[in-house]
Amino acid sequence: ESTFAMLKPDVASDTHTVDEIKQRIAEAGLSIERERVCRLSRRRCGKFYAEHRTRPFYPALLGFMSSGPVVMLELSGESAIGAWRSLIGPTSTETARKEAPRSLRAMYGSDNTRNAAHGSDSPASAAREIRLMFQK
Ligand code: YYY
Ligand code: MG
Repeated sequence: ESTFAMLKPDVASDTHTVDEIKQRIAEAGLSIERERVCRLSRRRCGKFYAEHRTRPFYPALLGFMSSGPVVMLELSGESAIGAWRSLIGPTSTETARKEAPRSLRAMYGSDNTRNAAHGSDSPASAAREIRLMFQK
């Protein structure tokens, strides 16, 4: 199975943190098939998060996601979608710290928006996000 992972601007420019996260990816039995570092335009973030366009946090989310470089990864492995979602932990940093203290969002996130990492939530989203984010 393949999934789309993204290390967000709060962690992506810290090489030490990126290396630690890659170590966790390897320990989870996942392989990095493709990797791309880039800075996303607000427009591209808007497309990526289109399902959330009516939510109150949407403008702040686009502002954050376009504020600095991101590391985009295609991961593969047994049940990769669920394995990566469980490695990153709950969306909210506070919940992650209570319920999954070893998760990436607990360890590296700061709040509901600056939460360190993204992971596709289904096979359909994984296919869409890989196509959208690895296109030229
Ligand atoms: O899939 P996941 O990233 O765990 O959460 P979603 O509910 O899909 O929200 C996507 C993204 O939006 C989240 O990672 C941060 C941001 N966000 C936010 O800024 N404030 C919220 N209250 C909820 C989500
Ligand atoms: Mg989501």
